[in-house]
Amino acid sequence: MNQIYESLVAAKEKGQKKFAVLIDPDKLRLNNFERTIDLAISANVDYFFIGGSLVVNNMLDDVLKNIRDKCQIPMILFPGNSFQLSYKADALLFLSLISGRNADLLIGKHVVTAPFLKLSPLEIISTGYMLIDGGKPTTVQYMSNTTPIPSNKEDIALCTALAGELLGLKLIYMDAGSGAINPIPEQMIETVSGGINIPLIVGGGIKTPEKAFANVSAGADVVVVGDALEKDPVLMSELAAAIHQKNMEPKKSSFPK
Ligand code: 1GP
Repeated sequence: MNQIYESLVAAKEKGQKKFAVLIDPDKLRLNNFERTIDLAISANVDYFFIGGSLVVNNMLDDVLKNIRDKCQIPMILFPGNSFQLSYKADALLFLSLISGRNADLLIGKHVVTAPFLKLSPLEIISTGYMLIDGGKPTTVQYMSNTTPIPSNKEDIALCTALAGELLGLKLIYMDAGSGAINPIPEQMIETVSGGINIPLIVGGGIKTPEKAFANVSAGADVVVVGDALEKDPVLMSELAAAIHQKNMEPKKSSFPK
């Protein structure tokens, strides 16, 4: 039942880095979609994250079914709101927006959705979601009505992530927001990953294999890319190779935190 989370923890323990491709059903062009799946299979993509800030069309079920018909890559819902639920996925990131002070997104929506999730066959993974300033106002910032953590405030980011871990959240997801001008600086990734024991997901504005490699080198366990792949799906194999390249290096021993 906790297969996906256990695979993430096991990978972290071994220093194995994972690549997640974000698919936003709203931005999907069908001709690109089939190609994206084929590219993901050949690039050994580890996860699909499915979601967006709005999701105004009704393609969520179709997207999930189409992916599953073609491959076994785990499909993890990354919901922008409570309506983005489908039992066709494998897991759901149960996001609490811990960088913000919007009570609804910290616990309110969760109270409403909890009974549905309890009955669902989905693996529910509680996730501390942290919005980091990415150089321009993003959709998630506007929709959530919260202020992101400034990208040079590593101490705030670390304390926020630590609070999430101590509250029992299973993952930390640091996000500069889709299409961010500035992805999260490596220094912040290093500070946060060095202080927590749970897996760290990093995304938002990553456009190059170099930045993806720098992020996993700085301590990100999962790197998520969406926007750059919508523009150029062929980039997928280079990003995957850069992230997985880190898995060829011997793991450095570390002292327990
Ligand atoms: C956004 O972290 C994801 O929530 C991915 O960001 O679309 O900019 O790659 P991009």
